Amino acid sequence: MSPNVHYRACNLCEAICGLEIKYLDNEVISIAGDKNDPFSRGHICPKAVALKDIYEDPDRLKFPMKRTADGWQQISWQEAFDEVATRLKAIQQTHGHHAVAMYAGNPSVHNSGTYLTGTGLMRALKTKNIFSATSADQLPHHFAAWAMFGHPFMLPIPDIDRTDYWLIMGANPIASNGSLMTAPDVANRLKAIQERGGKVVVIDPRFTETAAKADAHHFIRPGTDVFLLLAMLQVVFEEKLDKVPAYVTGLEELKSIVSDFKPERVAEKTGIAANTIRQIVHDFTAASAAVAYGRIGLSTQAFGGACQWLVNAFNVITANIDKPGGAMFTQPALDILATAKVPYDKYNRYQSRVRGLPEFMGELPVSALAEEILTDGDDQIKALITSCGNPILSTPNGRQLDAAFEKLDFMVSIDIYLNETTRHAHLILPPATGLEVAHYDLTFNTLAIRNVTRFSEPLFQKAENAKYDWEILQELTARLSQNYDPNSAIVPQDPHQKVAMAVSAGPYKMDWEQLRQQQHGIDLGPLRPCLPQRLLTNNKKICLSPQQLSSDMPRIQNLIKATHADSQFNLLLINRRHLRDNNSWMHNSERLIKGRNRFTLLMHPDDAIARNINIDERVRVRSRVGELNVFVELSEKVMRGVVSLPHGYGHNRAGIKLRIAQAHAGESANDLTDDSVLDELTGNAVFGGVPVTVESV
Ligand SMILES: Nc1nc2c(c(=O)[nH]1)N[C@H]1C(S)=C(S)[C@@H](COP(=O)(O)OP(=O)(O)OC[C@H]3O[C@@H](n4cnc5c(=O)[nH]c(N)nc54)[C@H](O)[C@@H]3O)O[C@H]1N2
Ligand SMILES: Nc1nc2c(c(=O)[nH]1)N[C@H]1C(S)=C(S)[C@@H](COP(=O)(O)OP(=O)(O)OC[C@H]3O[C@@H](n4cnc5c(=O)[nH]c(N)nc54)[C@H](O)[C@@H]3O)O[C@H]1N2
Ligand code: SF4
Ligand SMILES: [Mo]
Repeated sequence: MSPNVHYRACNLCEAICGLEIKYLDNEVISIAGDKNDPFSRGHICPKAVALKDIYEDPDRLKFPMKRTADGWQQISWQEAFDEVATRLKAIQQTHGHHAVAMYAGNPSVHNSGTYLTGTGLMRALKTKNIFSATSADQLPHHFAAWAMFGHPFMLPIPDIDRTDYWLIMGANPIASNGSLMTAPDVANRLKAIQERGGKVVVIDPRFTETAAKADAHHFIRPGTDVFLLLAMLQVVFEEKLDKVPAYVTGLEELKSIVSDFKPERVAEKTGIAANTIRQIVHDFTAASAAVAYGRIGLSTQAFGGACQWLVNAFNVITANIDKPGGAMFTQPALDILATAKVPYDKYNRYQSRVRGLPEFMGELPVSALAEEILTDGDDQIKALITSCGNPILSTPNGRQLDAAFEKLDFMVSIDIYLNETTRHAHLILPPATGLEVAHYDLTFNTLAIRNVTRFSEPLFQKAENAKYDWEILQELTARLSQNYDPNSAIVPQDPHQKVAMAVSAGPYKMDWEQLRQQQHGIDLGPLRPCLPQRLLTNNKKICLSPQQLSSDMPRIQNLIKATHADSQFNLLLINRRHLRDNNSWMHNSERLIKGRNRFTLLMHPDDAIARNINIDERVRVRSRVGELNVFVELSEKVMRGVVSLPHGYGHNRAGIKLRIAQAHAGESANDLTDDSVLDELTGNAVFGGVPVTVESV
């Protein structure tokens, strides 16, 4: 029998590559890139093939599980829903609505069923204690987009297919496949820039896989990009290289803010010479189209918000906003901004209880989750729902979070694995996932470097009795809502019906049935200029020095004046991603985890000599909050004074069921990262530049 063929988008990372999957009955025969996908053009990475492993994984949970004195036991969906609803309601009745918290993790945005229904449950809970991976990732981008362009989702996207100068700061798209920039096959797109005579320049404390393909790479001391950016803007104004569009406000304030950041003043702090800074600005402004792009290395540092502000401002004042080859705004077939409220007001409507951190986009910073559970008092968190998340490995100070989760009266996890987080739950509700679900990329079509759209049908039927995320979420939402009637049946509605409606009413008025039939996806063309019309600011102008962002200047001024404190933690820890990892949750695929040990600490040989550390030695890394042991890998590819670890390892915690991952456990980088250090402006977690000490064991 010859196999059947199914086409769909890979939903594992932001690149949304088209897949061609051959299958027979219920078995995957092969997974390859879809050459007829106009966007990804046949490109895939090794993770796509692991969709087969997830589908077949014997460790993947298929039934609701309850933790009992005799271990985990399978229970029925009815029992599970009854228990979750009863426990959560009782806790809210006794301790108030805020006593129940929810954390939503990264796969929520890679699964339209989850994305479209998760917020319903959050609303039904009526709690201010909503957390997500956003505040461990891209929150500063949203913050800057809101303050400058009027809405957190007015995110400028680097138009790399048409640029002649791509300045990459704190991103490693060759390993990550790109982020806040859906650009499948980024390696060839990067090469194309060079082939048309353009340049790619990387600013990173590590000589990364992306740096290796670039025309130039400059080491930067972690956490100091804000000074580099201020100096770049200073050069633009001082040398009168600015070409500012008419639709801006705050230009004079911006000029005045950056005026005392001459390159000479920031060179030592950043580690980048003054003439290099000037050269970058000269090349950037001389290019016919150029774009600065700052990603997670910039947003997960102490000045994340300020960095994203200045990256945007740099693109604006060099006339590279809303221009082909610059930073542009995608126009997706389903426009989540079509009904946006102006002005956007979801900021600081309430604060976290313990540290008084402001709400943004209806969420509180995840770095505050543990203290909200551990600190006694009114409105203390007593129960938690996690969905698609592994905060124990993914958010700062994981050991403290372990202790906090143990203190909860009740915890339920909607997740496919018994892992470092869900082991703390009283109940786990596992959804059907991966090849079993329908998917429409609401988020990544909105962040793509071309206007694209596609609907992916499920390849396989979910198992009998299995439920989709959206079914679980809707059932819980209904049972927790005020007007719940236990005598009437809950009938979950497929949320993709809403997608169909929104797409047909959207900017391209697309026929849903036709869209569904185009299994290779539809290319709707390159990004198009749309400003100032699409701005969501009140006055339809870009705000170049919004008070929300410029209020961070005193903190920045203090740091540049500070002399280097003599600390026992004399190295700065940064993160690194590997092509075959996906945050914390794909290490149970043999084909992805096998081979050379990737959980190593990269260290510069000079730093090793200074500490009597030898090649391949096991070392102890300590920070203010914790310590771990790891083999050291000496390399000049990391800046002196900086060490680098991958995150998402640490599968050596007791009580998990991920047999392959456990055999390659590593330790968790987030046992070192510090929940007390935030980007104070936005509340985002800090993973870059964590002070540590390293010694041989
Ligand atoms: N030190 C350090 N820490 C970091 C980062 C870093 O660079 N350095 N990066 C941060 C970033 S960018 C992010 S986005 C966060 C990620 O933080 P999280 O989202 O909390 O972590 P993930 O590892 O992505 O965990 C995903 C979880 O979803 C489950 N899952 C997978 N598919 C499905 C599904 O279809 N349905 C359901 N219900 N569950 C599913 C997995 O089993 C896993 O438990 O980590 C952050 N943490
Ligand atoms: N293979 C793989 N792909 C992934 C993921 C994964 O875990 N594995 N995760 C996905 C997720 S959730 C996300 S958000 C994206 C992230 O996508 P990217 O933003 O491309 O993430 P990274 O590869 O971590 O690149 C961040 C870079 O910032 C550098 N850096 C650290 N500190 C600083 C600093 O202070 N200044 C500067 N200039 N640079 C710094 C690091 O050395 C690193 O090279 O990747 C996604 N894709
Ligand atoms: S690059 Fe991302 S979307 Fe493409 S195949 Fe790999 S994991 Fe899937
Ligand atoms: Mo992320």
